[in-house]
Amino acid sequence: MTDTTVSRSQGSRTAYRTCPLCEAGCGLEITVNITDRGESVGRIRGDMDDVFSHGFICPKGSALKQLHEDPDRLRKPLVKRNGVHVEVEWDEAWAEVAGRLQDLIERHGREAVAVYLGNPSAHSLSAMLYNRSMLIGLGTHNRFSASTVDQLPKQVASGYMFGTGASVTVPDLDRTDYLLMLGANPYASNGSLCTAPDFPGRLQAIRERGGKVVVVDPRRTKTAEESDEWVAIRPGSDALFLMSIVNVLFADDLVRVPERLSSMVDGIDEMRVASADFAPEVVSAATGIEADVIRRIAHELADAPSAAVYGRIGTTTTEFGTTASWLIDVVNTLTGNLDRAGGVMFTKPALGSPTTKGTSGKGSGFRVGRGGGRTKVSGYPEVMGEYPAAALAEEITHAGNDSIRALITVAGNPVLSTPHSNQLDAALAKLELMISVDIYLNETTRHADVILPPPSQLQRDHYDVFLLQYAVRNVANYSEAVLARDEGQPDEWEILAKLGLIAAGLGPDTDAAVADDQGIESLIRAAVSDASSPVHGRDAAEIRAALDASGRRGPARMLDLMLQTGPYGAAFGANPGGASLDLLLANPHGVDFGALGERLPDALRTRTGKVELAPEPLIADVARLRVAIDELNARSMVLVGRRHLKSNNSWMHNIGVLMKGSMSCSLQMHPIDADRLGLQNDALATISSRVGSVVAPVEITTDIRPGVVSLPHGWGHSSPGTKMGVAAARAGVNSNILSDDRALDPLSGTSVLNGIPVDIAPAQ
Ligand SMILES: Nc1nc2c(c(=O)[nH]1)N[C@H]1C(S)=C(S)[C@@H](COP(=O)(O)OP(=O)(O)OC[C@H]3O[C@@H](n4cnc5c(=O)[nH]c(N)nc54)[C@H](O)[C@@H]3O)O[C@H]1N2
Ligand SMILES: Nc1nc2c(c(=O)[nH]1)N[C@H]1C(S)=C(S)[C@@H](COP(=O)(O)OP(=O)(O)OC[C@H]3O[C@@H](n4cnc5c(=O)[nH]c(N)nc54)[C@H](O)[C@@H]3O)O[C@H]1N2
Ligand code: SF4
Ligand SMILES: [Mo]
Repeated sequence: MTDTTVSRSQGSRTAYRTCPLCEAGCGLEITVNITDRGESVGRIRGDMDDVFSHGFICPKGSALKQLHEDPDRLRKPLVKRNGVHVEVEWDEAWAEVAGRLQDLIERHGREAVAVYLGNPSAHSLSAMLYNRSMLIGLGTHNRFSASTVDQLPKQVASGYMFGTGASVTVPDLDRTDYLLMLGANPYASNGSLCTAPDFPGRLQAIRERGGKVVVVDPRRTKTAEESDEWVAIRPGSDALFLMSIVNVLFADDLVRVPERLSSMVDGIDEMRVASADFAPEVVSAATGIEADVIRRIAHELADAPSAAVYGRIGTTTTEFGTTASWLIDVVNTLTGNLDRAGGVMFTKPALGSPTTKGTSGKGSGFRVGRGGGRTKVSGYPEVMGEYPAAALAEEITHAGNDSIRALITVAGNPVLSTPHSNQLDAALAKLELMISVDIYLNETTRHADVILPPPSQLQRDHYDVFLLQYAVRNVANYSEAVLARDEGQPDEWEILAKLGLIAAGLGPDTDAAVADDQGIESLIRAAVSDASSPVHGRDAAEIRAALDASGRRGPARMLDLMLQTGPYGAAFGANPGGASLDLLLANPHGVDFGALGERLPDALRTRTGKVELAPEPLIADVARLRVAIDELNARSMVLVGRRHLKSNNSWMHNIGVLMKGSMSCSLQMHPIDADRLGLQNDALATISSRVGSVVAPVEITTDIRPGVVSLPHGWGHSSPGTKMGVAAARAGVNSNILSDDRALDPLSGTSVLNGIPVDIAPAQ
């Protein structure tokens, strides 16, 4: 620990650390008690001096202490012997991994190994920087992740419109006068693809400064309650609603693309044509929204001094996830709110991103199905280097000689988090080999032959590589590990890098440092040869020497390189005072590079160098949207999800302090539906879909649209062979037993997790 981040007093010291649990990235102030027996976590509070979060914290942040201390959290590798997981030393675990992985690759080839990367890997500095080493070593195209049960549609839409899958706009929360928010509940989630600590406070500020917040959600969430208007949309119909807004913008002459942007935007006329059939009266029944309301919202968006449309999980995890994501930015563009303060903007992250690298304003554009990549059974195309999580089970069980025979999971719990869970659960049991990098023995990792646990969140350093790319301010914050690692415990990056080296054939005794050195070399080479880099043309050896002189290795060294060569970078002496790891270490509360600024045309990476408002793959798919009107009208009961502030997807249910209180895995239902079905509060209901059924207690509430029921995901902790005592005591049911592996957004391969047709009956 350096003195800059830690101040010592008798028996305790204070450390600062960004919370890695959700996308808000709150700064934490952590008291560490020092005794003869070592160090332990005292209290965790919000860091009042954090440049971004200013002291905001939620209950999960302070539970990092309990997570660290959880006796069920794995501290030693587990190897399955005769069907039972036993603790082993690291050497034994690595020998097992090397022997079995090598053997499997020799017998079946590299494509027989699949990888599933879960959500916490997007919150882990190690995983963000070293999953790549692992993937290079493995050399398989069979990559899956939580992206296809989450945000991929937004990335695909952004790719087509702006040129890269990372070109995602964020609503300029702190300056907007009008926010239209669809399918997001930041009072529970604290925001997503919009990194904004104290999202609720920022929403309140919009109203306090005279602005308006409109929430579109089939449930009256806390976010809806705290807004100016709740629009109770029918699940799965956001794309229709948005297309109708586009229709009104043209019909009522409200299109206002400002002069600065008009020469940069292609496809305005195509959008007039594409939206022509979607007048408010046409979509009103299917969306459940009065035509007048649609028309009024279109006018409000156009008339507001500034306005932003923002959508999340409720818009992406539907049959029209990519379409809805696209139309959100079409509306933003047509109302003149693209790339302007108070509208939606592109972050300029300190590490750089695909929008800051290469040629300014132009690029190679975005495509799917690259290299002809398709899944073997259903033929789903590659999207951003991966395949739909929904296809994982069938690729294990039904791809014949091309079957997946081994799986490596990193920070993922697909058995609870991805569709048709029972099918995946059964498929995992058929694998010849499974290796998990994970901190728990849970519903997924119970199938693993070897589990390799990384150190706890507080024993690792941190920088939000991914999430700071979508922050509402340009900020950077690095945290050193708060506590030392346990004896013999490798860091998470070492586990990942070593897995890659072993897969490449280097054997169990290989040193992760080899991959680390290869990684840094390739990053340096890329930087000195990138014309847009501040170190372009410099000597690679000089840069390597400067980095190594600090004595840093691993993520810290890589991060230093990325910061120094990023948009604010110190550039190894060329820009004194610029961004570097030293700068961040000297500023433990973070560095604020300011509010978002205009970034067009520079941020574009489309082939044409234009904003593509009407990309061909999306226009070609509009016919499907027309057909959906009748389909939506024909549906009776549909299921949606929900999140709770004290829960985190599937994996924080073993923390006792969070499990106390009212949080429950209940089926929310409107009284009209409960009456019709003869269900009382707390009565058990059977919920059935095409692929499965579950039983859950009913919670009757008027805060949900009639015809819609809601069950949270991430529950169902009753599998044998797991080790999560607290979670098992309040197991709940797994809502993804109901989600259909065949129901996908065809443009991104993302699963339909909201708007699932279900039948409901009193449980027998
Ligand atoms: N029905 C329905 N399903 C959903 C959703 C929904 O809204 N509705 N949401 C979807 C979304 S948005 C997401 S992101 C996915 C999440 O899906 P996943 O990423 O597959 O699942 P998580 O529940 O996040 O599980 C995280 C796993 O990582 C482990 N873990 C935690 N921290 C670490 C760490 O630091 N390192 C390592 N190596 N392991 C760690 C945990 O023990 C757990 O096994 O779920 C999706 N599933
Ligand atoms: N406490 C907590 N925080 C989290 C997580 C967590 O599990 N718990 N997960 C994290 C992750 S991985 C993610 S991706 C983010 C997600 O962040 P959010 O997207 O804000 O997540 P949710 O709270 O699930 O909000 C989704 C909302 O969409 C609504 N909805 C469902 N179907 C539809 C529809 O068809 N149309 C519309 N308009 N709305 C619909 C639901 O009722 C719900 O209120 O949260 C992150 N933060
Ligand atoms: S809001 Fe998210 S980042 Fe902030 S303390 Fe809670 S879990 Fe951590
Ligand atoms: Mo997510």
